[in-house]
Amino acid sequence: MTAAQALQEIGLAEIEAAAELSALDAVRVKFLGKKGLVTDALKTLGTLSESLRREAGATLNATRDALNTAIALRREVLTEQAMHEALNSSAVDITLPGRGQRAGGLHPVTLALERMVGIFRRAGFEVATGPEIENDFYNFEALNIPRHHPARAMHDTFYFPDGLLLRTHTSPVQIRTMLDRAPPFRIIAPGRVYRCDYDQTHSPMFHQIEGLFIDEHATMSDLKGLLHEFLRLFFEQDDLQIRFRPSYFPFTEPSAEVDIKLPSAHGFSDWLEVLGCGMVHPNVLTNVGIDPNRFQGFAFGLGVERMAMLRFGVNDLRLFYENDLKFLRQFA
Ligand code: 2U9
Repeated sequence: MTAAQALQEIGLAEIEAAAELSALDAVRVKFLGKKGLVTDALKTLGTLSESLRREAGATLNATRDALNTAIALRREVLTEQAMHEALNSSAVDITLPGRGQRAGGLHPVTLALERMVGIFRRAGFEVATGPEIENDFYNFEALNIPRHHPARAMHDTFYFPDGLLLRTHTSPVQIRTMLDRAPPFRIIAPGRVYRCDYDQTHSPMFHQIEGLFIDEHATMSDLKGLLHEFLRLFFEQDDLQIRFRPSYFPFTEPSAEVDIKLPSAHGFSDWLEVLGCGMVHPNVLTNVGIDPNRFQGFAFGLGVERMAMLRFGVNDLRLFYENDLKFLRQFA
């Protein structure tokens, strides 16, 4: 066996033994690279006599060609093998069941708000809306809230530098509606309102629903009957006990706060304040050009978050604004 043939035997064996593409390339470099064994041998041909050179050259060339061919074949096998391995390791089992897609749900504040709006709609009220950025007239002046009233202070109301403000209640909606149209009125104004306040039961932004009923015959007992029925339906308790406590608001006279008796977590019942109301103050009617000797009416206001807390048993208002899915999914 010539040296060239021995080189070929060893080369072929190493090519066959290469288990991956990088190992195969190392074999190629070892035999056929610039400083490879076969290349080196070819370089020494010049030192031989012509007859020896021809014979040795032919066998070395044959060795080089045989190794090249074997490497090409082995590369094909290893490439295919690598592709199969890659496909197997990243395989997706399309017969597995999916993870499922959970349907979203309405926010508890939205649920409570829609529930309340639904009840008042069925009682014949229509929904009115208005801007959240208001001016002093619609938010305070027209509502008979005096200049020195604490609600007007910087630490209770968010003011813009130009004197505009974020509405502190939805009452400006009713003022705008009364200036726009003629009585009678039977409207509710749901929406966001803003106050400088933040703790376990107060948020700088919260939701209110206010109602306004104006005609020639509206009385305080109409107000009591409507609110009692509303609260019975909202809390789903036919025998719900309520009580009216005298109160004071600049925009109603007389004014009252309404309490309900709800079974508390500890088993016994507690009186809980749920809303404010009263007969619309004659000054408010005059401010919007309605004759208080011919028309009268009642108004009421309630906080949506507070109602949602009572209805759903939520003890911290801030839970409504944290977007914690573990909390929100309970209402889906
Ligand atoms: C007009 C005339 C009168 C709306 C009213 C209340 C009583 C009331 C509070 C409940 C909890 C606000 O969200 S809260 O903090 N509201 O107690 N609101 S009477 O009276 C009006 C409204 C508009 C033209």
